[in-house]
Amino acid sequence: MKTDKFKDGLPDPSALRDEMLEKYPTKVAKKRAKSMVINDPAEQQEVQANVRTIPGIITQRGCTYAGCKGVILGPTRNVVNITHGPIGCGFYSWLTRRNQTHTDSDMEENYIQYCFSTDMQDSNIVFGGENKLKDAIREAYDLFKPEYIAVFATCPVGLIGDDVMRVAQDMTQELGIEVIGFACEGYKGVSQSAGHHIANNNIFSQFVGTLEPKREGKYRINMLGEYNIGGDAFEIERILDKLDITLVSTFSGNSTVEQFRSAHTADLSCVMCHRSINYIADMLEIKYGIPWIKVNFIGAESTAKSLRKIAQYFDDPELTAKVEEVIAEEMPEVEAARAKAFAKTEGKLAMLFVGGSRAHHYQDLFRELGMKTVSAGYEFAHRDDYEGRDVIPTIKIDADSRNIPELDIEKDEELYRERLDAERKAKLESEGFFREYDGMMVEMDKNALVIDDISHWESEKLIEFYKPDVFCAGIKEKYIVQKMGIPMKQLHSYDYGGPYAGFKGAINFYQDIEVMVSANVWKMISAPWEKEPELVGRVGTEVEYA
Ligand code: CFM
Repeated sequence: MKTDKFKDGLPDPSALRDEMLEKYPTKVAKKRAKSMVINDPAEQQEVQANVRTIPGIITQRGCTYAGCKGVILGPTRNVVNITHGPIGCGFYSWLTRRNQTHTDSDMEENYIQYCFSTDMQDSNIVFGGENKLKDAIREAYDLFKPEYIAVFATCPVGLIGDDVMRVAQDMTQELGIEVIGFACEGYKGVSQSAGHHIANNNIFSQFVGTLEPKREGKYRINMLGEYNIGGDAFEIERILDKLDITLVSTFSGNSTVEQFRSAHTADLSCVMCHRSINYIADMLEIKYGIPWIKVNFIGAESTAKSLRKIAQYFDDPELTAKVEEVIAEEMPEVEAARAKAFAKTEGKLAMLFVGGSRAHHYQDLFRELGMKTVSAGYEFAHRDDYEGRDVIPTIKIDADSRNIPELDIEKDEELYRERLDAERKAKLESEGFFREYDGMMVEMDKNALVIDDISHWESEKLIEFYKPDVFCAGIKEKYIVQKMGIPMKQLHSYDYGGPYAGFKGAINFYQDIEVMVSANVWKMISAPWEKEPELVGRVGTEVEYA
């Protein structure tokens, strides 16, 4: 037990950082150094992010296709999502995450459980795969008669020049349903992040603003960047229901295309995962006048804070009172669970290397447990997710980001509506109420080590140095971390636990983490390399990577 190991503050990790860099060829070290920052919340520090991964470094990252199909479109239940590519791409983006959905009735469409793929073969690579894609779309249509089919390009499709966008247009004509193409070849950007952007651009231009639902409810919101992992969206919906807040759309956990089409009728957008969705939030504001705020439903305190912020926006005493009532109702159970776990978790150490928002959001839950985050980083976030949105104008646009078109959005004269009177809006604006996200670093302790796009080697060194009580990442890292004797918590799929959002989610998280940090099982196992000699080699050249 090493409770309160760093109670007087985190140690200076400079020597550790040097040791990690020393092993790399000079040019690689120079590049990696820019992505490893010893945090000082009092300073504005720059982290190199959203740049190409160095080949061979063993990254945690995924690809553009994964971001487009797996993350953004995957959770929407009434779209048949067809992967045009080799079967591995479809298989890996199927059942590897825990997107859930609830239909409103047994008659409603739900294709989430299915995996549709064109299963490209060598002959398709040589002779082209467009006909095979058309056949796959026809087959899916004949079987299910869906209203929407989406097709996604993978790397080989782009390399041989199959045009999924044209096929989608042709098939829209032929079948009379909406077939929507996504040119999200895996290599198109430096990570999943490019896929989010491609998906969001197409969803926005193709769907948003095309359906006029009955405008019910006094408080109408969009929830952006919530993907219903492990049932998180169900818990958020439970809370919003109690408050009579109408969820017009969620992008895209537990969603339907009709929700996207109606999103322009909401009066406020709440952004959960800033990284994946800030594009849509901005476009909804420019085109339809819907202001957006950053929220976080991960952590009980953060949930309460987010609800209060929503109430502040609507400025209705009835809602404000109801929010306080619901918080007062939910908190005793949360507090009891927290107090129980706290005895075991206080002073324990956590590390988080996850995606583009969770490495930040989950620090709130660890804080509630009295745990310290000693090191954290994103796989593919941009500088604003580390340093705050104020740095956006200073971010250099490189060839990779230029690859993804920015939509030119203008005010929709017919559908645009001011949501607030000018005076109130100006007042809230001046308080920094809207479009505000300060990023991860300002909330982290001094000397915490922030690392973007961490490599396998770096994770290993971090574990040796800090000996954390829990390491949070994904399935690719899980078993390596466990073999090092450290409890490992997946935060992409929750290891089939969860939900972790909202009040009930916080309780689940406290319980799961208490068990994990109290278990000694991983420390009792000795890894093979501890018993047998290890072969050490070095492969590498002094090649310059752009
Ligand atoms: Fe946003 Fe996400 Fe995440 Fe993400 Fe992802 Fe994800 Fe993630 Mo895995 S959209 S950035 S691309 S919160 S799939 S639901 S868990 S890496 S931290």
